[in-house]
Amino acid sequence: MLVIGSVISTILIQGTLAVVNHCGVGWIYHNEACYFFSNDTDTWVEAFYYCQIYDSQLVSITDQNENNFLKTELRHRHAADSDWNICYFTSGTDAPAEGHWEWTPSRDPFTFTDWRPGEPSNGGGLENCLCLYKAHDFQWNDRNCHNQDHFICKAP
Ligand SMILES: [Ca+2]
Ligand SMILES: [Ca+2]
Repeated sequence: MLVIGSVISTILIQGTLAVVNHCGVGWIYHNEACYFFSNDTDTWVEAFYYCQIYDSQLVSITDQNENNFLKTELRHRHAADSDWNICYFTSGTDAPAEGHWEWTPSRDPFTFTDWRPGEPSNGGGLENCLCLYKAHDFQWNDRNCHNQDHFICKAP
């Protein structure tokens, strides 16, 4: 009986784990979604398609809770990193219409923002992609979409 009970409780525990965290290896679970923080850097368009290959999308940040989770994770990942120029692309862009920020591919306008004061700056008239910037303690910055940057994917 002891053995059977042990087997049953193991199955129950594994079943519970599968429900609590369905994310693949290398993905982080938060609030019923899975997040991937890239080690590599790509342009915004390359990052957009990279996420799609893995049945996910570049992250769209719609509330404070999710934004805080991302910033906390990024601070942790780069706590010992002296490179302040690190930025993580999200799906936010104003490329279709300058100054009108929206998430991709939903095209939903922003309902929550965490721009660093002075941003978005549209520097050189060329900054149309939203990234979380280490130099700003991972507050939001607009950046050239052709930059090679890190990125965050989100899967349901
Ligand atoms: Ca812009
Ligand atoms: Ca900027």
